[in-house]
Amino acid sequence: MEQLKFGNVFDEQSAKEMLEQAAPFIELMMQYRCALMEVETKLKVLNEEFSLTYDHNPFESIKTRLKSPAGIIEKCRRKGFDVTLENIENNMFDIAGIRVICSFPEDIYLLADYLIQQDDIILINKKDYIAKPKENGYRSLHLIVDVPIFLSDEKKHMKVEVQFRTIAMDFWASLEHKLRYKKDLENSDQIATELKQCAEESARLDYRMQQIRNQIEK
Ligand code: 0O2
Repeated sequence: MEQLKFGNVFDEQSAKEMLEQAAPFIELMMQYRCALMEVETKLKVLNEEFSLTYDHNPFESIKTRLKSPAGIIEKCRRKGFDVTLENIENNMFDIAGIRVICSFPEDIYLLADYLIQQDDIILINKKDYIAKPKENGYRSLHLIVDVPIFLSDEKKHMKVEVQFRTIAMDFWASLEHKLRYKKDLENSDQIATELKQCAEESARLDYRMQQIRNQIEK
């Protein structure tokens, strides 16, 4: 077997074993990608319909992501279970993630309700960090949904995490995310306090803008 030029060099047997072990994981990731496509399409269909019926798009953008293998292993360890396909499927519901960015808070609930009303979607869990923000000020609506995917020889139920946020909530979360990964900040308490105030101000702004929109559309 021709040897790899970079990185680790494997003999033929261990390379074969490694590929055999990786194949089921690669297949599972493919299935999560399919689940992402299903849910993304459902949301895009709702967006299309709304833009025609109500003359505005309920969401501004939509992003999908698969958790990286390193992220999956780190989370398995943090939660205290062995890294097996079974454990990943049964215990980790954010391998497939969708983030939906809306302009107005009302549209978040509208979209989320229409999504979970669909008869092939099962709501597994809902965390409403908008109605009840986290201590640090984080706001978003998180849903874990079960969606079927239709493969050539089976129908499989997959879990997808959908996070709904306004543009302002997303702006805030990106800045706060930076704080979380900066370990040695001297003034981190002061920054956390300021961030919390910003979250409250931007929530007020979200609702004022929504009231204005509602008055315009009345
Ligand atoms: P990434 O890279 O975005 O995927 P768990 O999922 O079990 O670790 P928990 O509390 O059950 O944690 O999940 P929860 O509350 O539903 O939040 C999970 C995701 O929401 C996070 O994913 C973030 O994307 C986002 N999130 C939650 N809280 C915060 C917060 O305080 N600040 C910011 N910026 N984002 C938050 P990951 O896996 O952490 O990261």
